[in-house]
Amino acid sequence: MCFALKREGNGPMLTTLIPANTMNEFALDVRRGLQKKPQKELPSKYFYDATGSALFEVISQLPEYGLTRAEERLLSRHAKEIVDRLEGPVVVAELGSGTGRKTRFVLEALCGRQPTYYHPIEISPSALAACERELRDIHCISIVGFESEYLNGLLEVAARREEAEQLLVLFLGSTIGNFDGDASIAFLRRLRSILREGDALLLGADLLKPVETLVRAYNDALGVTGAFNRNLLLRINRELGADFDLSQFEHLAIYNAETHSVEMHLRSLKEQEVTIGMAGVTVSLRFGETIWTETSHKYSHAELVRMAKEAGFRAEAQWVDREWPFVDNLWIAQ
Ligand code: AVI
Repeated sequence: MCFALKREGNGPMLTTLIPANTMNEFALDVRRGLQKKPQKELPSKYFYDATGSALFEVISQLPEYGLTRAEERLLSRHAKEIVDRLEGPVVVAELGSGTGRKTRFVLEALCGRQPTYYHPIEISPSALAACERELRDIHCISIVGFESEYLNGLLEVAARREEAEQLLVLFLGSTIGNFDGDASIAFLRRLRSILREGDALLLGADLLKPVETLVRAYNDALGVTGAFNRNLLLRINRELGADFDLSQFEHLAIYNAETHSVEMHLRSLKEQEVTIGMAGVTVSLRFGETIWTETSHKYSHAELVRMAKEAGFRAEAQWVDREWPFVDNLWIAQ
């Protein structure tokens, strides 16, 4: 589904709905993932229903999870330098805007230049609405949001911008790290193919850091990350008529030193069968068997330089947080 939250200046918000077949896609993805052998999987993009988005908000404030605060520090300190590297009038598109809190710094820095269109692109309607609420007071910004998959939304934005406008794509929070292996490069290449030469990508990436720090960040003492992980089963129960018994699954977050990634899994606490009605499937789980729900890759600087090149970008500049090693990269499409 794709809809636009449209607000010009402080005027009323208009909403346009363009229906799409997301429910079937969810059922298909769940069926495909749970039938995978030898490792069952569920795509992490389905974490973000209203509850999942709210839980992620809490995660981003946990003492163990420094990632979001690191990027907030970077953008609060360097937003002006970042936008000063852009040349002409700019249109901003953000992939996975979340609440938009970090984005405020970039948008306010752009206010020193010209009135600007800001297009948050989100699959979560609640996150999109929260982002609109968070940023509605910035006087020089017109918000036109899309409830859609990232690149479908970006295609819309690219088609609507004026000839002279430079596109600045924000892909913050190290969401790129949630793509498995080669999928991240494939995604960046597709993103690049939508851009024109000279367009910019601001890419947030969580850097390698001590394993204990990482494992703690995804195994917080309050158990919020565990709730975030298990909420995926609750969503499947509710939206796809499944009968997952949440008390029979535990949250597991481990560091994979080969892939430089934190992996989240849901481990079955007994031998059991689960039926997902709308996906037309019943799956068996062994005692101790896991469903892999998320990969969170951690980057080195060298890897990011290589990725920029492979995806068709020039690495223009980078800003690094030392307290929680994290980098915001400004890449220019070549
Ligand atoms: C959104 N994404 C970058 C988060 C991450 O750290 O990979 C999602 C998350 N999963 C567990 N905690 C946070």
